Amino acid sequence: MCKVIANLISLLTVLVFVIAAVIIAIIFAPKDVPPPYLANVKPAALVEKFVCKSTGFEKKIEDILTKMSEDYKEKNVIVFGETGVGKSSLINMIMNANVAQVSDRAVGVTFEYQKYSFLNLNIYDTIGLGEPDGGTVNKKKAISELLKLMTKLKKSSGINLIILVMKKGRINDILKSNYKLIVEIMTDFKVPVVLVVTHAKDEKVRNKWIQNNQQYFRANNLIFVAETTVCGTPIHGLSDEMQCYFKNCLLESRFDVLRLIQDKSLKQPYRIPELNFLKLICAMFNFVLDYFGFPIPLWTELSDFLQEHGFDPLEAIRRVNAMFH
Ligand SMILES: Nc1nc2c(ncn2[C@@H]2O[C@H](COP(=O)(O)OP(=O)(O)OP(=O)(O)O)[C@@H](O)[C@H]2O)c(=O)[nH]1
Ligand SMILES: [Mg+2]
Repeated sequence: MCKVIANLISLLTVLVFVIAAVIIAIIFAPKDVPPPYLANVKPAALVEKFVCKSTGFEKKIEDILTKMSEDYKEKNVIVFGETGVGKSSLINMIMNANVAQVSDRAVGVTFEYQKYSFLNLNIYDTIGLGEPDGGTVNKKKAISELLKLMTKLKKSSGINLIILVMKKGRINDILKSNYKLIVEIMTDFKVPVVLVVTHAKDEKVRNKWIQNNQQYFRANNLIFVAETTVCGTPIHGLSDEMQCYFKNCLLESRFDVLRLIQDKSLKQPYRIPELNFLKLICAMFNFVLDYFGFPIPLWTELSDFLQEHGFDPLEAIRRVNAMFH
């Protein structure tokens, strides 16, 4: 009997040892070790996916667009500025569509003024003054387009806002001449002007450059009701973080421009006075000829223009002669 009990105890002891050995083996068993070349690769599920956080401008844009669409009064906005500064790109940004032709060609691409309609806005893409020593064809074209634009604006319900576009950089004579032409000569300081600065993607703090340079604009008699920089065209091939930065910057720029159009436009548009129209055309014509530095033979264009505006041919020629002497 005692022998049986002793055998049972030793059997139990062995069993306990075996169970303990199995448990220890399980606990200390080597885990799956990845081969060295995969040592730093995280399993797909653990790679953090970059999320571009919204800065809330989608909603703000939506709100302002709703406000604009409820405003039944149309607004005429002229986008003006030197050739190639980004006028057409700005219009595409405002409308969030590629409607205006954009190009990085060395010569201007917008050869005729164009009117684009968006909600309650009529936006005029124009040809501003470029380099004074640019090609003669372009000069002629620029002048005749300006004449056409003036006629169109005279017939329109009036002008509510001017957006003057410049590339971030020095205040130069071309900018000053474009300002003088559109603000002083064509609209007699009667229309508010917003400055939009393009090529400002590198700004760490938006609008810092404008703040730092405001005094120089004022010193050059370039007076604006508001200024803003825009981020312009998106760049491809950047890191996720940079893409996200530009996406948000673009949204913020679009919101800023829409808000300025909404807030700064004249409630009652400025109408080009019928009575002084010819005087105004003469002033504009003489200014542009002077800008280009030599008397371009544009007699025909101008006398045709006057005839279109009701002058008989002899009277038109007499007036053109008077303009040059
Ligand atoms: N980096 C950068 N490029 C821009 C910006 N805005 C426009 N561009 C580029 O500048 C070039 C000219 O832009 P446009 O919009 O055609 O300029 P524009 O003033 O309409 O030119 P014209 O019609 O020829 O007078 C294009 O290659 C645009 O992609 C900007 O803010 N930053
Ligand atoms: Mg253009």
